Amino acid sequence: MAHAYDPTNIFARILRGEIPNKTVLETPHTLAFHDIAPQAPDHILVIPKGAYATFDHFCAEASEAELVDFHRTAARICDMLGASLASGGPGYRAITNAGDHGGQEVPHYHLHILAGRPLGPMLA
Ligand code: D5M
Repeated sequence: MAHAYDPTNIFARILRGEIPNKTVLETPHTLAFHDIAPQAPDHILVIPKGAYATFDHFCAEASEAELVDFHRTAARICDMLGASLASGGPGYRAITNAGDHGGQEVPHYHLHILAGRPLGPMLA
């Protein structure tokens, strides 16, 4: 199966504490940390602590508590960055890459949150 969960992936290793990360926020089900190769002034990755390879695996398999915690944490990150429209900020981009056609490099589900400058249209 494409992108069945591989427990040796780098985000699984971060979750096990085997390699360091720059944590922004941690909750019972979710970890948010700085992307190592930022594509914007603010570039945060939000990941579930559970073993889900992609967005679709996460939505199909996670509990409601995990789903709610993940999305509330992602929204809180947008707020912490000063980007949230709900708090009068200028906005952000939240994207996920899935599988080969999506260009996913790390096979543990993650949401990229990009902010801090106008990001323009998404062309690729
Ligand atoms: O994006 C995978 C993202 O993960 C990419 O933007 C780099 C980032 N990355 C890779 N290794 C690390 C570590 N160790 N810390 C923080 N960020 C990392 P994808 O959507 O899979 O293409």
